Amino acid sequence: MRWFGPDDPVRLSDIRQAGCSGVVTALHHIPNGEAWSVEEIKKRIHIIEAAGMDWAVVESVPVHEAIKTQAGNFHQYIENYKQTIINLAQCGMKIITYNFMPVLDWTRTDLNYTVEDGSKALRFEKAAFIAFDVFILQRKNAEKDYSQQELERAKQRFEKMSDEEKLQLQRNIIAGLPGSEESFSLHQFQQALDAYEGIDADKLRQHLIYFLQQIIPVADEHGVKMVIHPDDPPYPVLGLPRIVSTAKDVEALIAAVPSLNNGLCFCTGSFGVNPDNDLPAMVKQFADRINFIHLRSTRRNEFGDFYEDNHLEGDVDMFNVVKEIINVVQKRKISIPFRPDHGHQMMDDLGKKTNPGYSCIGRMRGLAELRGLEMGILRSMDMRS
Ligand code: DNO
Repeated sequence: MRWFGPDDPVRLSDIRQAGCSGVVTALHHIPNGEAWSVEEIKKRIHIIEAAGMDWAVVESVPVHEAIKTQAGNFHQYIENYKQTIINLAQCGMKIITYNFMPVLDWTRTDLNYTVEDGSKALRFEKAAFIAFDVFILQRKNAEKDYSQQELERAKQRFEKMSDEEKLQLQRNIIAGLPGSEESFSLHQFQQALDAYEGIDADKLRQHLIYFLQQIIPVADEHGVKMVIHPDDPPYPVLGLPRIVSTAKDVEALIAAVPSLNNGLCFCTGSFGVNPDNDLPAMVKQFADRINFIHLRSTRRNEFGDFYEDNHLEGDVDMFNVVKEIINVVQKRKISIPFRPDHGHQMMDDLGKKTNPGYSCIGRMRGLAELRGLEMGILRSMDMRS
């Protein structure tokens, strides 16, 4: 399970009791762009080991915006990034997650969407998102990114919102979700978007490839697997390019930097929002590159909205995804760390202050279901052989 460090309301002892042997965490207190020192890394390892688990995966070492836009001091930020990889490797950390999403990491419009059993899920509502873009942020030429019908729905949606709802929507989108490491005021947000003027998908991809050309040799030398997290949601937002949304996107990165340490964090919830992404086929295709897995399901509708469903429900074919993963694990003769990604806020957690998507009980339900699914598949394979 993911743990956000000592300030996380979910304790390490909770995670251990959920059945986890390892945690996924990051040094969130170190400012984005600075190198992580060996001392700080070791301190974190000790805390986790004292709780009877290990620090299995680093999620994430954030990539500074200057690296994505290749602006200002970006060479120095790349050097710092390399140093972090070296320091983590020295401490035995061998899997590092990152993403290359411009400005925003993952994003949702509603952090309290009540599903029919009374639990709360995270949701992305297209009309609300467009309302934010066009009417609240008032981004220049934003209308051009949407169809007439989408704009009409967004307008109707916006007109029905109270001032408080508008503020909440704005906060949900720009105040930063857990782990995203960035938080903006509306003005700062517009400035962050402006930094991408003239950077289209091709250019951003070139910047990512340049970054990989710099860091992957360091990863190779130190035996570290770098895993990129896909875009969430997997399409351009707010006029920003997105370049890790499909199998083709991933192929382009591999073709440019073939080392096996240039790998993938396979996130079913992110890729799964695009119905063209065939998840079991992608597991097969990227079998030798998947070194960390996020398992989660979403349910979409015809308007482009989606919400996070229970782990075994929704649009993700979890049975076939897990079956394919088991095939990969057996072929590669390794174990690949996975975590139950997000979970509903439910039961006692409904009355608690929790990190959106990262409350304890909902993730524990997801973990229990996924481990059951895994064991069921494994045992039925044994019975056949
Ligand atoms: C959301 C997470 C992401 C992820 C980063 C990886 O719940 O999966 O924030 O950690 O994109 O860099």
